[in-house]
Amino acid sequence: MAESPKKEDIVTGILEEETLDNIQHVNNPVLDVPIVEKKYLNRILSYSKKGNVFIFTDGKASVEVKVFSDEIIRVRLAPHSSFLDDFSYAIREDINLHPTSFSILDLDDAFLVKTNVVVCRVQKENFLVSFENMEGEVMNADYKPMHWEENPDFGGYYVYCTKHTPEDEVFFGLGDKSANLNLRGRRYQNWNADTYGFGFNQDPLYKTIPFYIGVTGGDAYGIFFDNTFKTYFDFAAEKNDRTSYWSEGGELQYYYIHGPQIIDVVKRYHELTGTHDMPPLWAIGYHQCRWSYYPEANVREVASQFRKRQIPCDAIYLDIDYMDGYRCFTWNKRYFPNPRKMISDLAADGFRTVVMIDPGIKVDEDYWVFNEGKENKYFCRRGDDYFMEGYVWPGRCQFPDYTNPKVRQWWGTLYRDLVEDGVAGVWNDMNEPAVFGRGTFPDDVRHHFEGLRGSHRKAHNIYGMQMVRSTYDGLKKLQKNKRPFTITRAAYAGTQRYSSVWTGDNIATWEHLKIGVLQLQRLSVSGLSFCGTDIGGFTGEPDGELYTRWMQFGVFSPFMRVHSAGDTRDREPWSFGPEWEVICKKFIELRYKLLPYIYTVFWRQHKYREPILRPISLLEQHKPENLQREEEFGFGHNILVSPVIHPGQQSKVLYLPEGDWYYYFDHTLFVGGQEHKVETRLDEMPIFVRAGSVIPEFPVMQYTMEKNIDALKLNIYWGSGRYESHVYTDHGETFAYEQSVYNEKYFIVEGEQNSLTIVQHIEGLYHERFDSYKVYFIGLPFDAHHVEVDGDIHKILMEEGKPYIEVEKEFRRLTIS
Ligand code: MIG
Repeated sequence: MAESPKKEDIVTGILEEETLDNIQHVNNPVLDVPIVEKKYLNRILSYSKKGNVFIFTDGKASVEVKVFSDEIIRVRLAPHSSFLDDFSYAIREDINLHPTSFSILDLDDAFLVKTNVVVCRVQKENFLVSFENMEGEVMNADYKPMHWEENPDFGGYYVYCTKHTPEDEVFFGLGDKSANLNLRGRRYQNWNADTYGFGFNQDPLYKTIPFYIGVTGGDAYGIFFDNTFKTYFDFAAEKNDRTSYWSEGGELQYYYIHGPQIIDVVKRYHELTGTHDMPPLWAIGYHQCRWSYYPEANVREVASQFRKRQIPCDAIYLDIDYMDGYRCFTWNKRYFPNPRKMISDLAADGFRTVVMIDPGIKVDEDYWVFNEGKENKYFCRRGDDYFMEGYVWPGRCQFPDYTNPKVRQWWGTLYRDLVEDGVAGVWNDMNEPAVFGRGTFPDDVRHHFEGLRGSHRKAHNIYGMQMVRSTYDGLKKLQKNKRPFTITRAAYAGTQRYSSVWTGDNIATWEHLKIGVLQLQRLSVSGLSFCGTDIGGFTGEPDGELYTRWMQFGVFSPFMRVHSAGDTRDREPWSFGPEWEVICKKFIELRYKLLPYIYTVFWRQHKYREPILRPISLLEQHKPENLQREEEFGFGHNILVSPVIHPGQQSKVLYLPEGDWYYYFDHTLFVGGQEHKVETRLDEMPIFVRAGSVIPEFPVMQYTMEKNIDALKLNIYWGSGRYESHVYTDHGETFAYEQSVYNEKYFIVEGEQNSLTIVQHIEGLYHERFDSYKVYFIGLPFDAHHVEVDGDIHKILMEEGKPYIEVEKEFRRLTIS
């Protein structure tokens, strides 16, 4: 079995005194940049104000402070007082934030830009910037003034920001880093990279999310350094008392996001960068993938095995081998003589087909995609005006410049035939961009960058994001406004507006199962909630136990897909023998039972900006020890899990947040706010339901839309006190929810020693196809003999020892005693 390669640690944390000042030489040995002098800001001479924008200048350089909302303030630096165009790929196009009020105060030694919630202080002497709350407590402060270096190599600046770091401060965020949740003590780099078989702490990886959350003194804030160049973050690694972030170009531009709760920082980060649209319901079912299922007979066989064995599955994937010589938007007619027929047969059996599309377009005069791209000048060029050429799967390739809106528009239309063939979703790979041999494009490749122009230094980290954006927008049009489903490997901040993500080429080891648990939590607090790992590990061979434990974690991965490399043995849920198949089936069925809950969690993400996975640090940041916990996480508000990540593990010590929790499988009650040792049988996993919750449940179906249901199950878990739960439903496929065609139920559950009351309030215009609820009561501390619903007495029925009632779905108030 393959062990993850022990990559030499590039992050030592023991660099020499002040080497941070020359850090690009350490990290980028290719560029022989002469040492240049650092430039700092001087004394503020004057300031000007325009609306919610304040500009301070020392006569040469300027700093802009812009108040976005009561809690979000942006700082920008212009070394020669000319700010770059105010454009960002990360920020929502429809952003509409306003502070309720703001003001500026001119003190002897500083200017204060104030909102109702936060004070941004700019020192007159040296431009030191700090952020304080209304109590005057400093949340985040410059250690040195912002500074820069002219880079003679390309005529831009290296820009730096260094912040004070109190001893207790911990850091979260940064997207897909394969590191411990607390980022402190390490240095990270953002430069999207194809990292097959990456290791623990290997850096950089596929994605660039230059956003972090700091927590100190129990309070949190966020910094979003919106810069697409290669960026670095040093979290008190080189010097224990400071944190720096810097970039090899572009503007020093960052958003300070006030907390003090981590969850509020995350929500506000979503206000800036957006959330996922609702995915089609089928996209949150179980997906089966490998590199590659072909020919057609093989695809059909895998699909039919699922149905024969009655293991639910909603999607099957075609990796690169479905194409003709790896030419995107073509079919290999030998393997797939009649794709339309195959896809429609699969669809009739409840399978959606998802196909891969890469950015590399084969240089081939007989290939329409190449010809169209060539004629219209859609491919990237080098600084010397030659085309950017590189070898990828199809051989010699050229690459569309997705930073050009025209190219995106064109690329979107290329999916037409695939959509007509019935393809339901698209998987964009290799979009770091990855090029065989040289890794990626050379720096001198030129990009359109929405007309602002830039080299690959600037466009590299957003290339993949713009590719999947054009895929998403194209599919949305072609599928006549049905919700598209896309997956991307490379991403920049804000990619959640266009796609789900997976963590790339992981390894079939227990260590990687743990890495996945870390990565998905981290992606979730970094805006990319719709995320998953290759369940089972991409490369290497898992045994039945590892595969099964990973499948269990997969149920609580927002994106649930098994995938593996071409040279691996079979990876279907039945491939490891009957004893593992039974458990995998049980857990995939669990995913389907929980679908209405999971769907609701996606809605809460979309509409209310709540991250899907919630680390313990986010749930209870007031306890310092919680900031180090990594294995337990909330999946939505009402479920908490702790995946089993060691072989042969019989039991596990885990922490439950405050409140009472029911063990999912037998309803044993646990008191939260403390650690518990629980058994970890192979056919179970530590899953807990918050007391007071309403958990909706679907019957097990073989795919999401298989059957209509007559009555929706609601499992009510008794808890002492008052609790709120939500249940969201809609059509599952269109954007009608944007016109309020959805149904969101608010349940207020009040538990007392001898009674339980549920009050329901319904929002939205959607009429569900089911008429009633079957309400199950779990953990009642009394013998129930009386149920009253909106004034009527109802009969209590029993099923498997659980009392339940049937009631009309519009009920307002229900009391059981
Ligand atoms: O160079 O399409 O991460 O999921 O199966 C490898 C083949 C290209 C890398 C992806 C992986 C996919 C594989 N791809």
